This record gives sequence, C-alpha cells and structure tokens, in this order.
Amino acid sequence: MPPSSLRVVYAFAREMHPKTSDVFIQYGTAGFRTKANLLEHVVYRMGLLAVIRSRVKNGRTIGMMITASHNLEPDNGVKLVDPDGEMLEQSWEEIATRLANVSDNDLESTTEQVIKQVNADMSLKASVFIGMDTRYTSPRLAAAAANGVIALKGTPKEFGIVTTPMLHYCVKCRNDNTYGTPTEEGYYEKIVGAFKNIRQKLPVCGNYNTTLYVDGANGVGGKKLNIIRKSLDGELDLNLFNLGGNGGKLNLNCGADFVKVSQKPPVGIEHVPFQRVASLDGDADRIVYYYLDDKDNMNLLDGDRIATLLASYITELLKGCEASELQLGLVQTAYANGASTNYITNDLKVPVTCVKTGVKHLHHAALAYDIGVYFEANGHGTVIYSDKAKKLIAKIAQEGEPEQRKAAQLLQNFIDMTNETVGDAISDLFLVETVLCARGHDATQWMSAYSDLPCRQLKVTVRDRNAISTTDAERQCTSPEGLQTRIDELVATYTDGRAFVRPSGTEDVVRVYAEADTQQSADKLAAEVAQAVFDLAGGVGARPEIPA
Ligand code: 16G
Ligand code: MG
Repeated sequence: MPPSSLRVVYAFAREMHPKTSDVFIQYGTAGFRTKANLLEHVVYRMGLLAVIRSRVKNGRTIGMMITASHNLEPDNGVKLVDPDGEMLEQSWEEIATRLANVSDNDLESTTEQVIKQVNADMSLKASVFIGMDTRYTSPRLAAAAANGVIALKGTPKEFGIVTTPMLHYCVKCRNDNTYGTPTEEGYYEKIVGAFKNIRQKLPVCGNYNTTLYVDGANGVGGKKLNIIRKSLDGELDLNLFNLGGNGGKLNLNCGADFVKVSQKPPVGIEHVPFQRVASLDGDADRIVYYYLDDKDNMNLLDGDRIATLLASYITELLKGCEASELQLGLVQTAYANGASTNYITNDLKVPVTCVKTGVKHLHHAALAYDIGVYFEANGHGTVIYSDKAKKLIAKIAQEGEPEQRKAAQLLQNFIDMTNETVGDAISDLFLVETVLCARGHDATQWMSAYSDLPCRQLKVTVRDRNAISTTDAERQCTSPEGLQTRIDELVATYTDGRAFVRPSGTEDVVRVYAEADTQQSADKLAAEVAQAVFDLAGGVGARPEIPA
C-alpha cells in the first residue's frame, strides 16, 4: 500500500479514535477485555489488523466481536475470529498487542511493519464481519471497528447485536458456503430447523417435560431465544427470564458464570422445585443448567455434565450406526470435576485429554479425534466432527441397514444442530434438550450419572500475577519456588483432595481451585492454598481467611 494511504490511517486514528490511555493492554485468552472507556483506539486498530489478516488469508472474511462476555456492564472487549470461525491464530496475539499499545505517532510505522512482517498483499480485497453484544458501549466500539476496516480499504459488514457464536458461525459460512447461510436467519434455519427435524423422530416420552426455564443474564442470548421461541411450535416451551428489561443488569447476580462460580441460583427467576433451568452468559457462548430440589438445594449441571451427556448419546448413536472406526474423544481442562473425568474414563470408556484453559486450546485438542467433544466446566464447549466422520455418517444414512440408517440420520440432525465453530449456548441448549427428550429423562436422572466432588474456586490478588507459571495443563505450578510443594503438602491432608492455581487470562488475579470429599474440606483446602499463594507470590491487601 502506498504511504499516502497509511497517512490517512494515521490522521484518521488521531482525530477519530485517539489513544487516550497509557495503560498497557494485552490480547488475552479471549481477546482484549477491560473498562469500555479504554478501548476505542484498541478496537479501531483491531479493525486495521482484521483487514491485514483478511488479506493474508487471500481476502477471506475475518470476524470482530465486541463483547466482554460474562464481565459486568462497564467492561467491554474485542476479539478477532479467523476464517473458519475459530479464534485468532495464537501467533497473531502478540501482533495485536503490539498494535494496540503503540502511540498514535508510531501507529503508521508499526502498521507498516506488521504488513511487512506478515507479508500481506495490500492490493487484495478484504472483508470483515462485525458483531456486538448488548452493552451500551458496544455501538460506539463497533463503529470504531468499522472505521478501522474502512481506513485500510477493507469492507466491513455490521451484524448489529448478535451472540458471539452467531458471529463465528456467519464468518465460517461466508468462507465455506457448504456450512450454511451467513446471516442470523441462516443460523436459525440451520440450528432450529435441525432441532425441529429431530423432534419429529423423537417424540416426548418418559419423564422428559418440554418446559425449560432460561436465565438470559440480561444479555444477548435471551433476546435471541425470544425470537426463536416463536418458531418452536410447542416442541420446547421456553420461559425466559433476565431478558434485560425491568432494571436487570447484565451478568449481575445472574448468568452462567455467576451460577457456576457461586453455585447459587440467579436472581430474577421464579424458583419451582425440580424445574430445570438453563443459564446463559452475557454473549451466549456458555451455558450451565441447574435445578433446585424440594429443600431448595442447588443442583448444578455444568459443562462437565453437558459434555458427558452429549458424549454418551453420540457414542450410543455411533454404536447404532456400527461406525466403530470413528474415534470419539473428550477434552477438558483442570477445572473439570474429578468425578466427571473418572466417569468418562471408567463408565463411558471414552479417551479424555486435559488442556490449558481457553477455548482455543480445547478446540485444537478436539481436532485430534474423529469426533471431539470439548467443554470447560464453566459451560463453554461444543462438538466437532471431522470430514471423515461426516462422510461416513452420510454414507450410512443413505446406504446402511434400516436401524443403522435411523441412527445415522439422527446423528446428521445432531451435527446440523451443533455450532462447530465455537461453544454456543443456544446450540448446546438444543443438543441437551434433544438428548434428555430421546432418553425420556428429567434433570434428576441426568444428574444421577455420577456425583460431583465438592469444589471451591477463589481468587487472590498479588503484585504481579505473572509470578505464577504453570505446566502440565495448568495442574502444576513451576514458580514461585516452593508453592507447588506447599500445595502438594496441603492436598495430601485431604481425602480425594486436588488443587491447582493459575494466573487469570481475563482479570488481574490468581485463581485457586480445590476439590475434596466434603464441601467443608473443599472450602478449607481452597482457602489454605489461597493463603499459600498470598504468602509466596506477593499477595496484596487482606490475607485470605480460613472459613470457620
Ligand atoms: C475466557 C475464555 C474461557 C475461559 C476464561 C478463563 C474463550 C472464548 N473464553 O472467557 O474459555 O474459561 O477466559 O478466564 O476462550 P480466566 O483466565 O480469567 O480464568
Ligand atoms: Mg461468553
């Protein structure tokens, strides 16, 4: 690109989206995420980068999503989506960080350097899809993103308010038209259409009941389900709560993250004993289920439960197809409850891999299987199917014996209902409801597969969270010295004890996870480990206390 064009970029940036803060910002686990008022220049620059990325990918479409997911309303964020709908290639995270942090004066030269470094042909066309969540700061940031795209002569297409997974889906479809139509309507047609199709083959039976309560976290997911609800023809009776009206605040005491971490039901929702409730996060890429029993006890069905439910059903269908050459595997992180890992290994007899936190790591590991089910315990996950699996299933659906064909056709609907690009609360909701319906199960029967070990998560503030380094999929910590030895000593004093610590990728804290045979023990172990972190890794503020 001739220098004059870059000068336009530079002038545009300075006037429209100047860098107003010197706070260093890093492209983390899920993009940039911080207070919304610190982000405008970052988003503009990511618009530039998205164009460069699109050109490196021969003009294929790149996505930009404006969201801070489960964070509270004052935060916002931006992440880039690669052409197949997956997260931005990791080697570009450093480039994104560099571009976000240079001064306005250095933006021109840094942009030029980046173009050279990645060898982008700036004469090619570039296309960028932009989506945003419901935060009041999102429209302004989406406009900054579009300005960045236009500045480098790319073509932005704004989707307005969409869930994060919808944007991933549209990017994938735009680059691979066999996957579907790259619009919100195309998404509904494919996913909801497959659900309605499968429902015709699997009538409601047993203890399954079509009433589902949904906690929309006052975010985008509830709004979209409200659109979908009208087209479900009674196949699923959605009762939607926390839709953003009535003063409900985004993710505040509600939503998947709140429910999972606090192990409490969200506010804003009617409590009916044994009624199953699906709780989404603010941008609808996570989902957990729960129900309260007749004594108001919380029964959480988290990402591990969803993973095991889906994996066991797919295994059943694969047996029905007699497609034994397809290898199904499950991917988890260290946060997976130990009881779920035992159940997967000993009862389901499915291979399981443990990887670092963050969807990109799970997605990558799941690609190693013909059918890879991946879920974080926090409810982020999906299933991905290799071409080999899809082809074989299609062949059996056409040419198999009648029983085989039936199983393969169900599996085909199941695949169509799945958003393979990324974890998707809406798609996962339909998958879960399908399995429960197929089995005639209510939530208590789903829960009865195994008993979770009680667990606790805590966070500790330290001077520099990067003082903590980890290995072995974050299950062991290598620095600061002595911390792992201390954790091992503590864990050894508990029955079924397990604990690990890791620096958060989204907040300036160190996270602590512990599980043990009783809730009291899990709480105590977590607090002891938190104290060890505080003492050995430069704790700030009040030292964590051991619960009475
Ligand atoms: C982000 C990740 C999520 C991970 C979480 C961990 C994506 C799309 N999202 O939300 O997978 O569980 O970060 O947060 O990758 P933490 O590092 O603060 O614990
Ligand atoms: Mg999210």
